[in-house]
Formats: sequence, structure tokens, C-alpha cells
Amino acid sequence: HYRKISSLVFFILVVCLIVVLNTSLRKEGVSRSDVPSNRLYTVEVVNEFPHDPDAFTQGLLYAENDTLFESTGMNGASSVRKVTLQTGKVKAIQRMPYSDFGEGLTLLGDRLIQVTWRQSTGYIYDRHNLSKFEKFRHDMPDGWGLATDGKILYGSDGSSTLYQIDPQTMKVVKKQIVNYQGDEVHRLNELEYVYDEVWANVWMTDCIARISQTDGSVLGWILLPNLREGLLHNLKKQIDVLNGIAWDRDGDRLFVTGKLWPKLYEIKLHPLK
Ligand code: DDQ
Ligand code: CA
Repeated sequence: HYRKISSLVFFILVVCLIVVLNTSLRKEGVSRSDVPSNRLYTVEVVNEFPHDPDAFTQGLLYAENDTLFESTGMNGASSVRKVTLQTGKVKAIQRMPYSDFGEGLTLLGDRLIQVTWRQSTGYIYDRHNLSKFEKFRHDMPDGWGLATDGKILYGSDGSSTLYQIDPQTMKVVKKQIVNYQGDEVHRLNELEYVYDEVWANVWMTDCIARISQTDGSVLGWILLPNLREGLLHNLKKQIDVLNGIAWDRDGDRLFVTGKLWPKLYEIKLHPLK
């Protein structure tokens, strides 16, 4: 009788072990195969336009009617400018003092808001008259990227922090650490608000991170090495990194360029198979 019970207990234990092992193995299997293939995107160039090869692009946005606004950096070469998409021609420009290094740029109503690199300052321009502007202070340690969802501002400072800023007070109201599956993503640069996500150029890479504005997690990566590699082929002049994302919301067109790049590209995303 005792033997019967002990072999029954043994049998139950073995069954439990198999069940536990099986589910834990399955879990592992699920979490691996669960990674949707559309987390990685390549890009197809659908149009290319001229871009000022002297523009050290730090901020880029699409306004309307094939008009872009762009912020450029470098001391002595910093500016905010209105650019015609098709020709790359600068229609209006406001140059910045030598002490300023232009960085991220965003448009909220008629206010064109720009941050500078290392001074925790920025400028608000009248989008219809760039010579009308005022200076402001913000409380990010550094200014790199800037974007808006139409209500609040998103800012980056070259770290892994994504800041939310009140556009009235210019105070940081929320901070999120941007991470991909738990790992911090550093060097967040130019930003754009696209499809209710925050897209960020990652400095010194050919990647754009698609960041969830709700929890700061990276939802996907856009891989664009083909753009810079294509350019390098027939260039005499040095170019710098990929930087600058603009989105035409109404036409659902995406544009990217880089610092000192002679071209600006309209791209379409394709999930990497
Ligand atoms: N940033 O755009 C990544 C924020 C800054 C890039 C600066 C690269 C050029 C450095 C030149 C030093 C001049 C003070
Ligand atoms: Ca942008």
C-alpha cells in the first residue's frame, strides 16, 4: 500500500516538473518569437531634394505648403531658417550671435521654438517674421532636440532622458528614461512627434528610435545607413551625422537629412523581413 502511494507521489512530481519545465521553456520561446519583425524598419527613398551643404542641421520640421523650418548649429553659423522643400532655397533666415549654438526646433501655433546647445537657453520666433524673437531659459541641462504633440514640448539633452516641458513656463514637468527592452538608450538628439510617438535621431548612429510617449520604451528602430553610405560615394566634402526628421502630417510624408548633407530625403518605411 505504502509503495503504491509513494509511486503515485513520484508520478505526480514528475508530471508537475514536466508541466513547469514546459511552460517555462514555452515562455522563453514566446518572448523570443514574440518580437514582431516590424520592430525594425529599413527605408526606401521616394524623393530627394537639395539641402544646403553648409547647414549643420540641428532641428527640422515641416510647416505646410512644401515649407520646412530648420535650425542650424556651430558658433558663427547658427541660424533659424525657412526653406522651400523642392529647391532647398532659404526663403528667410535669422542668424544667431556667435555665442549661440542652435539646436532643436519645433513649431507650436505661430511660435517657432528653438533651444541652444549648452546654455539652457532658447529663442521663440514669430514664424511669419523670424527677426521678431525673444529669449527664454529652460531647465534641461543641455539643449539638443525639441518636438511637440501640439500641447507639450518634448526635449532631449544628449542623454537617455526624454523631457516633457510646459510650453508656457518652459519648466520640465516630466522626465522619462528611454529604454529598449530595459536597456537605456543614450545620446538622444533631434526629435519629431510622428504617429503619436516621439522619434529620435540617436547621435552618431544611422538609427532613429521610435519612442512611446507613454512610458519611454523604444517601440522600433528605423535603420538608415544606406542614406549616408549613398552620399559618401560621390562627395568631395565632409559630411556629418544623420540628423533632422520632419513629418508632413496631412500628406503623411517623412523627411530626413543630416548635418552638412547636400540632400534631404523623403522616405517610406518597410518592416525588415
Ligand atoms: N550636438 O549637436 C550633438 C549637440 C553637438 C554637436 C557638436 C559637434 C561639433 C563640435 C564643435 C565644437 C564647437 C564648439
Ligand atoms: Ca524635427
